[in-house]
Order: sequence, then structure tokens, then C-alpha cells
Amino acid sequence: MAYKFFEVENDNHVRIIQINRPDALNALNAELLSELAALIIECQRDKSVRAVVLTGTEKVFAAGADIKDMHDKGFVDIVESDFFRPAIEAIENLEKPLIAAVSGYALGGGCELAMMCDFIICSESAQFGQPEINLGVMAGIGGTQRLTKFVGKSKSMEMHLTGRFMNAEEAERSGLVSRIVPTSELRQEVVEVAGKIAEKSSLSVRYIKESVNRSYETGLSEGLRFERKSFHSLFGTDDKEEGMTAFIEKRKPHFRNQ
Ligand code: DAK
Repeated sequence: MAYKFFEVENDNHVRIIQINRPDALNALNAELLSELAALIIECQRDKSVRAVVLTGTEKVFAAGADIKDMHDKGFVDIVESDFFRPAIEAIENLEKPLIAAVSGYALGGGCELAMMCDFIICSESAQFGQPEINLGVMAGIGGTQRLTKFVGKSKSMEMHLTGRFMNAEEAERSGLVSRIVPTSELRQEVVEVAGKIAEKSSLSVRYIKESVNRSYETGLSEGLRFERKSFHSLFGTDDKEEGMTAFIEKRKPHFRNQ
């Protein structure tokens, strides 16, 4: 299926979703976000997909929600249109790993979209920011919550209140991204990382994702209980048998996701 705002590619079990709206720096409008929702839902449905990479172009991941579209909207319009909702729900319901590969600008809703992914790898040119304050508004899809969890109150508060951008080095230092790679190698590198994850037991992958995400939602003792139960249940799988046998036999495991 052809999409207006996306290029889609498969690399073995990895689906690569590239935002492609270059004339507006990948600004996120309602149509683009509804395409993104459909693409993510399809990744969840398609059994051949085991990991997903969300990326933009070299210059921009996404410069935020479409300001020109929002310009004429008032309070009631923005409440009723809720144009991010389908994409947010699709991402929240995705049980497979979603990795953001960020080059250039990831601003406003673009930064928030990257932070909704399971982790972010960025290029040397990446710039993250929540500049909504310059438009007389504020972050609205998780920026004040997620950025604070990633980088701490002081930096998050400063970024939201001043609208300043954070470069790749600062983003890595602050824990916003897992690492930085050269711009020309970003896509290939992230696809390789996703490919490595796709080779693991999909049951382990799913439970790890759920368990790490749980740490955001609960206190430590509840999180530890959830992790322990997930760990125990993986002992009922063939993949656990295969993984441990392969280690003892000094060979690579071949997981069958059973
Ligand atoms: N929206 C629409 N068009 C945009 C855009 C955006 N966010 N960002 C860039 N563009 C367009 C520019 O208008 C320009 O179009 P033309 O004039 O050529 O037609 C083209 O892309 C190239 O941009 P520039 O000429 O500005 O390029 P530069 O390299 O000089 O500057 C820049 C790049 C990224 C620094 C600059 O474009 C910029 O500051 N962009 C805006 C960044 C920003 O403020 N982002 C936050 C947007 S507000 C919601 C929840 C959340 C949100 C919305 C709703 N609900 C719960 C419903 C989120 C809100 C936001 O993200």
C-alpha cells in the first residue's frame, strides 16, 4: 500500500517507517498521523514484523505538529480534533520494539513522538526541543512528563520554559538517547540493532518491553513483582530450553518464538 507521508521498507523481520514530508520539515498533521496509526497497527498485526524503526530524513525527524494547521484552531477545535490520539494509541498498543532513529530536528510533537518509542538512537546532527512555549502553548502529548523522566526536572524545566534545543551530545549525556552514531550511518546502524532484537525470542522481547515500561507506571516493589512473574513465565517456553541448551552446546540459539 502506498502512503502519502511515509516510505516503508522491510529488512528481514524489521519494518522501517520513514516520515517523508520534506517541504514542511515532516510537520505532523492529522492525515500524516492517521497514516502513522495505520502503519503501526499493521506492524502489530503482521507476524513477520519483529521490530520497528521509526525515522525521518537526514535534516529532520519531525519539526512538531503542523503549526499552520493549528493556527486557526481554538479550544473546542483542538479538544474535539484530538488528532494525535490514533497514533498514540497505536504506539501504546504495539507490543513489538519501536526504535526511533533521529537525525536533525526532533521538536515539539516530534520530540514527544521519539520519546514514545522504546529507545532513541540519534545522529551527530540531532537537535531535540520542546519549543511550544514560543508559540504561546506547551507540550501536549507527553513532553512535560517523559522528558522530565529522561533528563530530570532541572533540564526538562529549562527546555520547556525557554524552548532551547538540546544537541546530540547533551542528549546522550542526559540519558535521552541510548547513543549517537555518524549521520550517514544512522539508518543502517539502527536497522542492524533492530535486526539483532528480531533474532531474539519474541516472547522475551515482549516481556522485557512490558517490564521496563512497567517501571514508569508503578513503585519499585510492584515493578519487581511484575518482573519476577514475567521471568518465571519465560521458563515455560521452548525458547528458554533452546537458549540455555545452545549456550551449553556452544552454538548460536535458533529461537522459534514458542
Ligand atoms: N509546522 C508547519 N510547518 C513547519 C513546521 C511546523 N511545525 N516546521 C517547519 N515548517 C515549515 C516552514 O514553515 C517552512 O515552510 P515554507 O515557509 O517553506 O512554506 C518549511 O517547513 C521549512 O522551515 P524553515 O524555513 O523554518 O526551516 P529552517 O531550517 O530555517 O528552521 C526549524 C528549521 C525546525 C528550526 C523551524 O522550522 C522551526 O522552528 N519550526 C517549528 C518548530 C516548532 O515550534 N515545533 C513545535 C510545534 S507545536 C496536541 C498535542 C501536542 C501538539 C499538538 C496537539 N493535542 C493534544 C491535540 C504539539 C504541538 C507542537 O509540536
